[in-house]
Amino acid sequence: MTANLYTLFESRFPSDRSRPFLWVGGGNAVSYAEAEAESARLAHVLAGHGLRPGDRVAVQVEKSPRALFLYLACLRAGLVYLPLNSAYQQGEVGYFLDNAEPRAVVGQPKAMSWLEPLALERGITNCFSMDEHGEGSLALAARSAPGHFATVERSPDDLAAILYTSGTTGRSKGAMISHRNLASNASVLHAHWGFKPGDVLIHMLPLFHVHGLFVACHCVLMNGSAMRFHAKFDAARAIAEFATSSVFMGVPTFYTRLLAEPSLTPNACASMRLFVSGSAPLLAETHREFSARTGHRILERYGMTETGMLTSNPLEGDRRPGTVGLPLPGTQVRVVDESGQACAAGDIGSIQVKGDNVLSGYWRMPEKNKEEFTSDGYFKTGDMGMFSPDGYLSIVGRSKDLIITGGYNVYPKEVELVIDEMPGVMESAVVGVPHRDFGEAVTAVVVPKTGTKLAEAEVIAWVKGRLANFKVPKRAHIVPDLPRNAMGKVQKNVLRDRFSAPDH
Ligand code: MLC
Ligand code: AMP
Repeated sequence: MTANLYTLFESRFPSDRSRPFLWVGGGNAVSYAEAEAESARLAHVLAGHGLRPGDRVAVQVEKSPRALFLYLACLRAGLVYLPLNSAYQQGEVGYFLDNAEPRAVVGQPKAMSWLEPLALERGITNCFSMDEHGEGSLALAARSAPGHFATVERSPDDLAAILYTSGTTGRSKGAMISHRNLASNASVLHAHWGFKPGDVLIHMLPLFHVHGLFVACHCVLMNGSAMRFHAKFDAARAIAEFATSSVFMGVPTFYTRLLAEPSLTPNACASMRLFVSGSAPLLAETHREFSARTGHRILERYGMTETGMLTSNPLEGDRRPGTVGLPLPGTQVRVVDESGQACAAGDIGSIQVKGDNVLSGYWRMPEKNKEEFTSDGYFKTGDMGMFSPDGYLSIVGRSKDLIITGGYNVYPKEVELVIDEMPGVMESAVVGVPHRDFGEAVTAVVVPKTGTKLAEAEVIAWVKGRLANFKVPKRAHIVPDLPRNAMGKVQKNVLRDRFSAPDH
């Protein structure tokens, strides 16, 4: 039997394909029949341009129903889907094209002036456009294609997607995600979170990362039910839709923004059955406040691009604020000390994981695979945590130098490399400081070259022109030197403390 993930989804679609899959805009329904037909047409276009199973398709588009159907089309044609954050700029995208060597690129019409030459320089001749309504050259080509497509057979270890995650060296790594990885996590989450007929999920997350695509969309596809599909997060709109929905998923910033809305009341949430949070730490205080305001206890879960979801607070039972719950069925999670020995409950160590959901490795980086896996096959998450005596995991920090801002990951090294290239800069350090809205804020500390004057606004503008907007420092502090320890290493904790103070 084929292990193509799309075939699994298809087996769960409602028998009446006229049932809604997406509710968009002012309440227009897109049916399962339309999703099947449009994904078939897009698959025909890609296959018709000579793309063969295993070829990569890089996609940097705004969220729209057709963007989601393009993902399904890639699965159906056996292509490897490579989603890119729509905020990435030219330099960032160039690296992904070099590394992944896709056979086709789909981008926003406004980006075509640089994306097309970038692709052509690399010999990628299949370049399509897709705007925020899903229109563009790809949609145009699909118009005359047949609405049926024979989904290509795949084996469990064949790749379904490559998702890039930045690295501590500033160099992004492509996590190779197989059909098995996605199918196992989708099945587990669908069962674990008690999805049932008639559930309606409000979808306000981006489609180019694990949370919005693999967690939220896969649960709905496995359930054959509908989602209210929005281009982006809007707190007031979400609250207005709670009355006719049942499940909501978001990053912690979504929850703090919901709490800021006076319309968030127990009455507004009366028909909701589940609120899920993840991608960044949810403050226990936010959990408690949400529960007091709405009567709902947020279910916090923990995962990674490389591994899918790993742990979850229970659907039935104690959802404990400040913890990410228990290992999901089929996932082995351990906390180990520096010598690799399992830590006792209550002791802090490194979190390592194993299971069908865990990636097989990084694209064309065999040396990273050696570093990131243990000899007995566990993946090193780079997160630090501890288990309670009854098995709840708490994340207490990260061994990787990573900032999570509004649910997006920023590796300081990447931002430091860009700042260090600025004329007049001697060196820089980038740290995350607590932020009310985004959880953490990217903050730069910059040392000018002797005799050079630098202004904060210039540093910020320099990064803005070169990196995705969420990586741009919210503040850039100009200092005469950086604090260093006896080994000469920059003391980021000192900078974090200094620039977290309220007067900064
Ligand atoms: C936007 N901005 C951010 C930001 N998002 N700054 C820091 N961090 C962020 N996350 C900045 C923009 O650069 C812009 O700055 C200004 O905020 C307004 O931009 P916007 O687009 O209007 O922002 P908004 O729509 O309010 O977006 C905020 C947000 C969004 C929180 C809704 O970032 C979001 O949807 N985050 C979800 C990320 C996510 O899906 N993560 C899952 C990863 S998967 P300026 O200066 O230009 O005005 C994963 C695995 C797992 O981690 O476990 O799930
Ligand atoms: P990403 O690479 O975008 O998939 O981000 C994965 C990282 O997000 C993890 O390694 C954690 O550091 C963090 N993360 C995800 N969920 C949670 C959570 N519930 N609490 C704390 N950190 C989380």
